Amino acid sequence: MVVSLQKDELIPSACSMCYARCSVLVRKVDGVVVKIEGNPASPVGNGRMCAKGVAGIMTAYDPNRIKSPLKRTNPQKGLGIDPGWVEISWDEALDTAAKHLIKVRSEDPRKMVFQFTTTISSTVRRVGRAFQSAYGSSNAWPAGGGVHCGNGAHVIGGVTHASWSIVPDYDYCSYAIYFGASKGHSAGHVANTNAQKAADARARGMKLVVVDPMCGSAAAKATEWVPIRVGTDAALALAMVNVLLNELGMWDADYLKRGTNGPYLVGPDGLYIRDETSGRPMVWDALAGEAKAFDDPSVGDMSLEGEYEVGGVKARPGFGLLREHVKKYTPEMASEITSVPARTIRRLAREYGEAARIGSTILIEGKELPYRPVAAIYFRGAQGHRNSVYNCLAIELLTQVVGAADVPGGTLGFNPVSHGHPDTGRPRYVPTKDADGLMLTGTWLVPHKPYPPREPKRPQSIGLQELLALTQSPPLIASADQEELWQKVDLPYRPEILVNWGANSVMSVGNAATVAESLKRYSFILSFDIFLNEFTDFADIVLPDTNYLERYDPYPNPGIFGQPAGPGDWGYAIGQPVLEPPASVRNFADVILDIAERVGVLDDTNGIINLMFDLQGPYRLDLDKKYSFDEICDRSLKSNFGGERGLDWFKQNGVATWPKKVEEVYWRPFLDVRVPIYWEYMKKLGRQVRDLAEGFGIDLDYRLYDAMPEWYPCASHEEKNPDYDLYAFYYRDVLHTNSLTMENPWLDEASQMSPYSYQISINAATGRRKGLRDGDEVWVETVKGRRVRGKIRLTEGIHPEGLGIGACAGHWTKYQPIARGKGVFFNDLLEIDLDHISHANSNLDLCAKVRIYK
Ligand SMILES: Nc1nc2c(c(=O)[nH]1)N[C@H]1C(S)=C(S)[C@@H](COP(=O)(O)OP(=O)(O)OC[C@H]3O[C@@H](n4cnc5c(=O)[nH]c(N)nc54)[C@H](O)[C@@H]3O)O[C@H]1N2
Ligand SMILES: Nc1nc2c(c(=O)[nH]1)N[C@H]1C(S)=C(S)[C@@H](COP(=O)(O)OP(=O)(O)OC[C@H]3O[C@@H](n4cnc5c(=O)[nH]c(N)nc54)[C@H](O)[C@@H]3O)O[C@H]1N2
Ligand code: SF4
Ligand SMILES: [Mo]
Repeated sequence: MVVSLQKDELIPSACSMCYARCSVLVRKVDGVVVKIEGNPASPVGNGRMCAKGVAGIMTAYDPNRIKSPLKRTNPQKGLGIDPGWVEISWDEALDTAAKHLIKVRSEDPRKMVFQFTTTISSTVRRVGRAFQSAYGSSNAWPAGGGVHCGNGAHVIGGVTHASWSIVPDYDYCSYAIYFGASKGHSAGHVANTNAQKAADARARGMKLVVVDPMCGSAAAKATEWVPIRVGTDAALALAMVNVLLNELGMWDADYLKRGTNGPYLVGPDGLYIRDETSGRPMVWDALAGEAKAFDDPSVGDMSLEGEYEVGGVKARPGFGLLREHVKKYTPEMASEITSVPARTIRRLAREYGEAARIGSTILIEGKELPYRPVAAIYFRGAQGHRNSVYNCLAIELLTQVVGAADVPGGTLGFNPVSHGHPDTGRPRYVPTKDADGLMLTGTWLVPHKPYPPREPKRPQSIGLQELLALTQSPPLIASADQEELWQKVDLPYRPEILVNWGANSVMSVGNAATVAESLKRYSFILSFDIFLNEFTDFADIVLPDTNYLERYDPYPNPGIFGQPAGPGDWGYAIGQPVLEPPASVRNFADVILDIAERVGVLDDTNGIINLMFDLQGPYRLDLDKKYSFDEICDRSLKSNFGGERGLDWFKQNGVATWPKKVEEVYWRPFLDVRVPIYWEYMKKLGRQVRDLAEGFGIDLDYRLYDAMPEWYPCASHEEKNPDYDLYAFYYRDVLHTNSLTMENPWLDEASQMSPYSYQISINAATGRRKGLRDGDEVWVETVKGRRVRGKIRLTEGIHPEGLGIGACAGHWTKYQPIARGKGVFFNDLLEIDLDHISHANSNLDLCAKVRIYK
């Protein structure tokens, strides 16, 4: 008998197969990872995993990973053209990269573009951003991230909840309505904690209504699925708001007066009436019968409605204007647009309004708080359209008018208030307000906060975000009309170098041909990845990065993004290496610091790292010293959690937890801040944008810069050719994350058994009418002749006019043999140009009118 003395370890770390970054325990036997399981000691995931996380082991050990720096030998670049990779040394790779970077920087640093993925969320990215800023470039973009997923939801979530995203307060909510979001049921932030919380809430009796063209992961578990025509969410939400305000007379007057700009007086020009001396917006004091500044302590009772004479002009409170504005969205009118029956719209509005229990309170930890157990949630599906901002804002109004923002049972932002660890008071951030009383986020994840908006300026960045002022990430970096736009705005340079960390922009943004064209203008592309993919086909040098199981990550779960919302504990975990990376594979962050040194910007890079990691006191980096990323991790943890809690402590313990205070969870009643329900500043912004854009000869849709939301059609709704009769859209597959996971053999095997992963779904009746049967091979084609092919699946669970495609699939690279040819490449149907983005926040229009044929 052979007795083996096994070394059996359980190492705490963080999953990174999607950005939720659940805390995990990695089981390692004799140096080999044999299992990844959830870490029950951490509130991020609560010990639970999804299939993708469990399968992470196969991605880490994938023999197709890049194992050495590579250089292309084929100078010709194009879709499907093999770069002719040859292995080179790290020295040659870094020398070549530095040579290009130094030369271009001496001409104009703005010629360098940093592209990065948001599929995996890691603090190493901050080092890349720090280098990009130190180099002197404002050009950065997350490829398909942002323009698909966050440009609308993050902006509106930021302005109204001071947070990156929103979620129902599952612990107390009794009625949640989702518009194109799967939170708690598949995708999204803090996925596994939310999945448990959502399941418990449903078991407790929470009603879940899912408005979605597809009966997908959330709708399948919902009390009710409301199929909607793609891209029409604002019309439905505005009709519900209309029924609440004008048919049922339901609103939370107390909250609207205290927590919104609803009482601010608006003049005939649509702008606030301002106090002559203080410049503050005015309200009508109903008790005194006169207008006063909103923050005048003598105001007795603010009017929400009516018309008043102030300084010789007629003025009305914003709430009164809103109530009037939504009248045109009758359920009958919205029914025409959305295809949701008018009686359903009325019923949903009534159920929602009644469930809100306006006026009720609840006692939590001895504090009496408003109790509004309803939530209205929007995410990728609702916002992924030209009308992105208004879709989100219209849905957000459902939360605001009943006073359900950030109170027990309501719609919660992800942790906008943090008082910090009990020993250090860090990380600490709390929303504040501006002179108009409107809320400013306490912290934010990208350089530009959502409010106040950027002052529109002549664009200096290739994505024109200085012009489209609500933009968080600009798709014009890979658009068909970019040269034309750059000429119009007189952009004084053209991009030349692209440095990429992980993104696969050729697949993740829109049609590949347009992105490919935009990539051909770069004279040098440097890409860090773990696999060769469709984007690296365009790279000149590819550098092998560590995988998440091979590096430290001090903050996988930033508060407003990665910590669970609602009552419970804070949980700050780390990601730690459980595997030695293959020889010759290096951590992106360390390589970037090497490059920064060679380019001569290490000092500024260190300075920006100090800011980005919020390094304090003795933990700040000396500007002229070179640090390893592990050292930066250690300093950053100690800076936040105290000298004893550096990497060594976290390596052992995995996660620091402490209880959330009620003032952190249900912070709204404790803070004197207001949020806009009448977007006055958008009107001013619109004028500024118009003045600039007209000067450039660029035609924009200024209707998107008004103070109250509307429904406006997508390009697909304007397509009148009757042959193109279906609205194509995509949804996330529970088994995959964007284009990353298709190469994973376990996930591929499961996907072959799932009807949602690789096929094209259409409604069974629609399919029968077209003579189609399950399994038929079809082409899906747009009016522009862009087409993709795949196998048809007929189902009752999709809107009769919808055509649903899962995930970001359809790889064609030969370097990912498992992924290759699996699933359907939806994005090849999407146009990328000014006509197909929102002119307020640059969100891409993610639907296409199509026809199908065998
Ligand atoms: N059809 C369709 N399109 C979509 C989406 C969709 O669901 N369907 N989702 C959209 C959204 S919301 C987003 S955010 C974007 C995402 O778009 P991208 O950011 O382009 O993400 P992916 O396509 O997943 O590509 C991620 C890349 O990161 C690499 N990678 C993984 N781990 C590491 C690592 O540790 N280091 C490095 N250097 N690289 C690594 C992978 O190999 C892969 O090449 O896609 C958008 N586009
Ligand atoms: N499993 C998994 N988890 C993920 C990811 C992943 O790829 N897979 N990606 C991560 C990323 S980067 C992001 S941004 C999040 C996104 O998370 P989600 O927002 O949940 O993403 P989706 O599934 O794309 O969109 C949600 C729903 O919108 C529906 N939808 C499409 N068009 C419309 C429409 O016009 N109106 C309405 N009402 N619904 C519509 C879709 O059918 C889908 O059910 O997930 C993150 N987590
Ligand atoms: S939800 Fe995301 S982070 Fe969590 S286990 Fe699944 S893939 Fe990993
Ligand atoms: Mo995303």
